Amino acid sequence: SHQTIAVSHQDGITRIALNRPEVMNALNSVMRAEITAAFSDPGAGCRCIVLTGTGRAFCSGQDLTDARAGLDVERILRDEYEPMLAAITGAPVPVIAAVNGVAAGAGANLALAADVVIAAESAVFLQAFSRIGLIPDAGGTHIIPRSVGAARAMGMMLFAEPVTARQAANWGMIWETAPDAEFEAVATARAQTLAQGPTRAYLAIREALAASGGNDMQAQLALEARLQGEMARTSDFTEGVTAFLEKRHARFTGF
Ligand code: T3D
Repeated sequence: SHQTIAVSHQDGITRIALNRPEVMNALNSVMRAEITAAFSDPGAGCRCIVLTGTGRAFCSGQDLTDARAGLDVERILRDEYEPMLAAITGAPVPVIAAVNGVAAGAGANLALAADVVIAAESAVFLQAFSRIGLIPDAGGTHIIPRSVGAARAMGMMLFAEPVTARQAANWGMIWETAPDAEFEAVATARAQTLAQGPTRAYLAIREALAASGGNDMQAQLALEARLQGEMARTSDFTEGVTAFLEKRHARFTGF
């Protein structure tokens, strides 16, 4: 039913694979709409989304054959990229980007919008934009300086050189790397962990961290208190404490 992505469901994990391998999974209008819809409604029983790429690339960013046609870039960013980024950062369950290969341009920043980024050791992150006379978009100028600091963000964006997966992990831009041969297994294990975890706490953690950049300590303490008050009323909190006291693993339901 999808033209540009492949979606599958297993064990509470919804896997969304960008699926235009002949152009390194470049983003076009249809793909943006399909990604937005898939993240907004990942299906009943879904407790974790994995975003990955089909073939040797993760995503090569904006489809430059469309860009050449002289589209209204500002409108495309507002009407298509913004909702896509909002769907990912506001997804109803935690999101893992499993970066299987090159992530370039908006494709890099799409990956970085996930809650957790895991990259194969052969993958690279490329802020390609300045090579074609553009600035990083799709949230890159917000996310990247916060993870790696101003100097590395600036260098990455001005020089538009590939940043290896290991460098990305060393710099704190992503969570971890895995050898190519183990990459799928590592990403799946991480997804299973999140899919069996306290979903509401995960979402509240995301909310608190997202708000932290714009809050002072006092406002952040107030937010933590409000969110923790909500968490303390969840079944997963009751189960977590009970399991601890009974010296067994918790069986979280996501409620
Ligand atoms: O315009 C707007 O709406 C504004 C929004 C902008 C957001 C952006 O993302 S701008 C940045 C766009 N992306 C890029 O500039 C990256 C372009 N691609 C590359 O630099 C390289 O292809 C890669 C580093 C990603 C991979 O290099 P490599 O050597 O492994 O593969 P390749 O041979 O370059 O690519 C394989 C094929 O995919 C090739 O087609 P062919 O020759 O086999 O027919 C290539 O043209 C195609 N391809 C790769 N990236 C794109 C693409 N086709 C269309 N759009 C692409 N972005």
